[in-house]
Amino acid sequence: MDTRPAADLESICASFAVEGRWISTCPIPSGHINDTYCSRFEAGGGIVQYVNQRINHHVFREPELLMANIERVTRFARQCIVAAGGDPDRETLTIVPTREERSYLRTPEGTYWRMFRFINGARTYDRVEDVRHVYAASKAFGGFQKMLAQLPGGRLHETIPDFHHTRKRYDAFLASVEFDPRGRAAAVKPEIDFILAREKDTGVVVEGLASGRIPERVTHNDTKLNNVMIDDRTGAGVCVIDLDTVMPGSVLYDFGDSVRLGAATAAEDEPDLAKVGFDLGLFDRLAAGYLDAARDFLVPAETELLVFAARLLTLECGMRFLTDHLKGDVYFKIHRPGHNLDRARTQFKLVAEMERQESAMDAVVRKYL
Ligand code: GN1
Ligand code: MG
Repeated sequence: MDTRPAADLESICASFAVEGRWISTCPIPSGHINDTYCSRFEAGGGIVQYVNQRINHHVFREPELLMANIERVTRFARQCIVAAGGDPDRETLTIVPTREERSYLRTPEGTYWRMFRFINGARTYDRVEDVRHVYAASKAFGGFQKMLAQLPGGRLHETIPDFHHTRKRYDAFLASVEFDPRGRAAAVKPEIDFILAREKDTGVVVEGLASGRIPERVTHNDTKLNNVMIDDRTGAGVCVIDLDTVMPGSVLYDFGDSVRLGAATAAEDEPDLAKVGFDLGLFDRLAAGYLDAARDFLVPAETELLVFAARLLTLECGMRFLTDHLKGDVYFKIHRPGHNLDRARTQFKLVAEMERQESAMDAVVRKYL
């Protein structure tokens, strides 16, 4: 894993409106797309921390529009948090503007940087360490959707078009099998067949959205457990982070995508499949947290597909990992050979287990509706 701090972080920081003296910057090696760092400044006799991120502009083709979304969403979140008597400096991201009062910096080399205030007294978890965090994170995502249902000002930009269009993801997967640029397809036939056998699932949510049966809403679209900061003291979900894919979508994307990590017994890239399982008890906490926040605004076309969406989004993610493996690891960062294949395999194992436990999952959702 490359954990070298980029040499120019001090000068990147100098472009932002931060008070105090820069001390150090070190990488935060989490996330598969952007590069994230933590910078420390000395100010007013103490240490103040910030988060720097280089936006991957090959994935997010229009960083300007992405940042316009984040400005809108965080400004609105701040108003809602203040109105509810909360602490806006902890409960939503605070953008640190550049000295030219922009929300991001574009360097002469064409890279894009942004800076947020660091949220103290809270952290994220890459795998489930405490079952209470699952409830807390899921409730935070449900609350986030509920809040954004009131977002004024028209549709947000689609930062990645067709991001959760599972059918198009399937077509891209088929193309990677056919083209097979690295000659890797023959060695992953069982994984390829696993996806082919589930082709008919891939159209369900996108067709429901297209026909208007499933409502379009503002959703987060990347609802991994580690995208909620958990308070160190109380264990509550403090702040929903990683707002790059907040855009029009379906609540089914968010709920479904949260299950593949929130109800799993191992990390997303666990190479030992014997350790990877779907845990109904964790799913119970996840469904309870989500529905405690979201139950009163969901419609039946959504609630009846929640369990299906858990399988679908897990399949979609596994399919994306396998596609990237076949293409030669060009999208998701990898830290070892076969990393994307390991990730794909954990997702397929989870899908298979969810298929077996469908009726038990249905019972859990019904209990909390
Ligand atoms: C990527 O970079 P990160 O970890 O926030 C990906 C998500 C995947 C996730 C898999 C823009 O998210 O869609 O679910 O990896 N984000 C993008 O862990 O593709
Ligand atoms: Mg993300």
